[in-house]
Amino acid sequence: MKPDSSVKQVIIYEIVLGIALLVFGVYHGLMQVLYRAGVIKDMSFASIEYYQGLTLHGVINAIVFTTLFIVAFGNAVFWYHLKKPLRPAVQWTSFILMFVGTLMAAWAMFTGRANVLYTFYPPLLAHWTFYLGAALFLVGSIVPLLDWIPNYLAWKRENPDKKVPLAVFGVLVNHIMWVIMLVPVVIEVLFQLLPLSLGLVSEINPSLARTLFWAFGHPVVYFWLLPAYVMLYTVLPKIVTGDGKLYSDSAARLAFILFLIFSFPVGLHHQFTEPGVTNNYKLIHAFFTFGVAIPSMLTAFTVAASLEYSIKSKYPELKDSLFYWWTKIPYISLEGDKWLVSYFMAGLFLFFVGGITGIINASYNMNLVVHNTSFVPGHFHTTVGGLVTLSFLGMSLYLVSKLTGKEIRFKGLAVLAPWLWWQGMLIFEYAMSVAGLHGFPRRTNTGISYLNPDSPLYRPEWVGYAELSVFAGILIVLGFVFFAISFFGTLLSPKVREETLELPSAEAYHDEKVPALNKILPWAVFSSLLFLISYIPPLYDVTKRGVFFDSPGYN
Ligand code: HAS
Ligand code: CU
Repeated sequence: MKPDSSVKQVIIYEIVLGIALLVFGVYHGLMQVLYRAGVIKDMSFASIEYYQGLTLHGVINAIVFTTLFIVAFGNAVFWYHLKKPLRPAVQWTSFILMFVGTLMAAWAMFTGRANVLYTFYPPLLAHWTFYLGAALFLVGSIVPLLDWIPNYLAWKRENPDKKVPLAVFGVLVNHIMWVIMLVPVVIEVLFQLLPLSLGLVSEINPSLARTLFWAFGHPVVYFWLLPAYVMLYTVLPKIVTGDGKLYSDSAARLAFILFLIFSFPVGLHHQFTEPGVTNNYKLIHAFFTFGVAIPSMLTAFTVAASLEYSIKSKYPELKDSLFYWWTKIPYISLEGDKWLVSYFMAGLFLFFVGGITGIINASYNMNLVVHNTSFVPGHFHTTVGGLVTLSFLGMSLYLVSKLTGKEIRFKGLAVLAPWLWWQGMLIFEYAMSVAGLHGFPRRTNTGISYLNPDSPLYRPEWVGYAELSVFAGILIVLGFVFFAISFFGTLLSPKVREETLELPSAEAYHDEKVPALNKILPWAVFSSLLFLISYIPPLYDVTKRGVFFDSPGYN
């Protein structure tokens, strides 16, 4: 399919802006391990303060890069699968809003006016440009729905007997979740943080702010995850053998709907230690959290079954093999599109660990052991920093090469990159988790305190783990450098063929029609109600002493 040139340009800009910013994000990740191990024994390095760098690391990697890619990927999916044009006016509006928002927030962060981390917990206070920039960015990210929803409805009218393509279904469910989860954080920004930062009010209620934040902050992790799942269901089975199949289409749709339902009534698992909320509701949110792990377990089985089916179709002699067929997956291959398999497989191996550590976090009483320790960053570097980032990087390179009509350059580096990243993250996760169980704190410049022999706080038992995480950090950065050489090399190379928009897309082996699994609206309504009900009691708890006042902000 030949893409419309203006919309194509927007998709490329969204991807390239995200990856270019990620260069800074990854740099500040490296700085983190260096600070924390005491290699840098200071509160700042190269004119960037410790918490300023940590803010840049979190905001760029987890919010800006992810969202830009998700919008670009969603555009590509809708365009390719529904074969309906996207409107340049909508797409440019979306991109410009996100771009201006990014510039505003970047200015605040780079000039040290927003050292508030990506969770921006009050009473920590940033310059108003940070919040307004974030708001513009978020609004820009939902604008593409103005193209997607009409195209989806038109396609359904024209194809009343068909199921909407699975990738479109997943992307749309995800963006509807995005709109729902933005409600609490927009309330927090508009009615608490912006007025406080502009001096319109003198105090706000931090417990309320944290509760509103996590009502967004948990579902957002599935906003990052679901595009990766869309790729695991539609792209991976296809490219693993060239003509592989997804094992079950209904299982995939069921997983997306379960995410739509269970992603919201769970945010209190980030606030188990919050004194203002009673235990009953925390426990209820803990149970729902186990519920939201189910669609991921379903995904693990569906993906494994798809891989097994596809490999065994290609190698019939392996039909009785229990485990040996795993060795036939092209983990490192330069043939055709198979290089992309490495990104997904490395990501899946990491996510296996991320799932286990997530369940540990969610287990109410066990959370008390790991909360606010390095165990938690260990967990999320194998989820958002693992499967999510790797599949986004791989797909970015894939899309840019197709959309610009350029051959992938330095393909060997592109194939090795995810494996270096995987190895680094695995070591990092081990070091951070084990240290976390020994109490090693997160969000702390341990290099000048606990790991500094001259400090009265010195804790020698953490030193080895922090040093191991430096080694891991170097491997990860090397992986990213390999990727970046290939990505920018491809971008800067001359065009060698027609520009196309193509997405590998596997047919389903079991392809039943289950009407309930092809609807979105009723599930979205049900989900919003469950969200509301699950949050009325905790919101009541945190506003008992007043909605608006409690604490002045500080910079
Ligand atoms: Fe989490 C904290 C619980 C998933 C991200 N999480 C975080 C934070 C982030 C994050 C960023 O309950 C830190 C926030 C902060 O700054 O404070 N998380 C969970 C649970 C899940 C989970 C139960 N998290 C994610 C995902 C993320 C993410 C996904 C990003 C994309 N998380 C928590 C909790 C906390 C938390 C607490 C708060 C901790 C605290 O105290 O602060 C579940 O959704 C996980 C389910 C996953 C599975 C795994 C399925 C396995 C698959 C791979 C199959 C592999 C194959 C290949 C087939 C059940 C799909 C073969 C492989 C072989 C090895 C054979
Ligand atoms: Cu969570």
